[in-house]
Amino acid sequence: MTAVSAVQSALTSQTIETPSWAYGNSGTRFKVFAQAGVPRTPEEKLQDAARVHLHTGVAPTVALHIPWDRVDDYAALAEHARGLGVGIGTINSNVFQDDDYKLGSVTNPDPAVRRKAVRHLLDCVDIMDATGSRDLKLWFSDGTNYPGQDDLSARQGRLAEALAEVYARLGDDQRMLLEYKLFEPAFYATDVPDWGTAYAHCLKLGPKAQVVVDTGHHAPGTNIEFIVALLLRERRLGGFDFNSRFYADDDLMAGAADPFQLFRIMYEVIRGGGLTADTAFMLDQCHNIEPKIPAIIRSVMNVQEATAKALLVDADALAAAQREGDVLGANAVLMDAFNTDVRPLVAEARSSIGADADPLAAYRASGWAERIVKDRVGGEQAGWGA
Ligand code: LRH
Ligand code: MN
Ligand code: MN
Repeated sequence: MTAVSAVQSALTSQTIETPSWAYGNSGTRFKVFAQAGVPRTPEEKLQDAARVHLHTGVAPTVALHIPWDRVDDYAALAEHARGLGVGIGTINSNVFQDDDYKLGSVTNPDPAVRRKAVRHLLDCVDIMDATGSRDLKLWFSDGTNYPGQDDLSARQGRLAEALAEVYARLGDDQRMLLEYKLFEPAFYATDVPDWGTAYAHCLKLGPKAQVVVDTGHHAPGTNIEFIVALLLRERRLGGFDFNSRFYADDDLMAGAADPFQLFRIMYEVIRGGGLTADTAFMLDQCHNIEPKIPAIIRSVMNVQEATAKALLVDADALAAAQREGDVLGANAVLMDAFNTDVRPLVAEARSSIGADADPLAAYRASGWAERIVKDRVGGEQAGWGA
């Protein structure tokens, strides 16, 4: 196998999961701009996700958010997905939108609220059983707004207790992915603010508990690739929520704000042996002003391009330069790979698996955008928080 075809086959083996919520309407706390043709049901979100997979060839699964994607029969939803050529991936639990959760979910001082939250998490594992999903993604908005509001340490204890109960419910092939986020909606102390807290909890729970890195959830300037390298060494990197941020948790398209950072992250993934099915590569973003399906296609392409560049790093040359203490030489090896135009190579890789060399052009030509605007009229448009 030539070096280029090795890169291409590694590229096409990487799958990128798309989030159901990215297909729906979303916005900021100031305004949600509704778009025509947006899905009205979980089934219609899956239809749109199937179009992304059709054109890119590497987005075969869709993450659900419960209860945003509420249906009576999840096994039937999984069957519906299969009929469209996709599958249901990660189940994201939502314990942040009920009034009961004002002071937290699993860390709430009120045991009845904690019970309700844990019940929901256990229900999510039932859904995983029905859909055949491997991963339960846990993100808690829990935290406090003011010093003294609650006991920081006691909240960690409540969190550990809830996690242990859910962990015990996981099947042999199921995992729990614990996501951290520095701040928002809590403004003083978030209960899982950083990778260290997530890692400490996962370590106690066992090997089926893994950390998920959402690229938008760090302080400005954080060296995310270092976190990735460390978690891989410790075998606790469960996956990614890819998106871009300029200021806070902006949830812009992956690779839009800082493609160099995405490349550095993907380099550490590859260097650490993480380009395998054990690492869940997911998008977690929303498209407030741009058309959603093309934005998701663009994001998938951005992740692929970063991966391709990272695969092109000349490992031998880099190791030699590092051994010799050649600072500039080592840096140049990385920059050479980053500065390569990989678009033709990625296009070829796509064609090799029967997908489209230019997925955005193919999507535009398909007429899907016009069709959904015509067909999806009336009803409640499903979206952020729906
Ligand atoms: C929180 C978050 C988390 C949620 C998603 C909708 O900011 O990234 O992953 O599940 O947004
Ligand atoms: Mn996320
Ligand atoms: Mn987020």
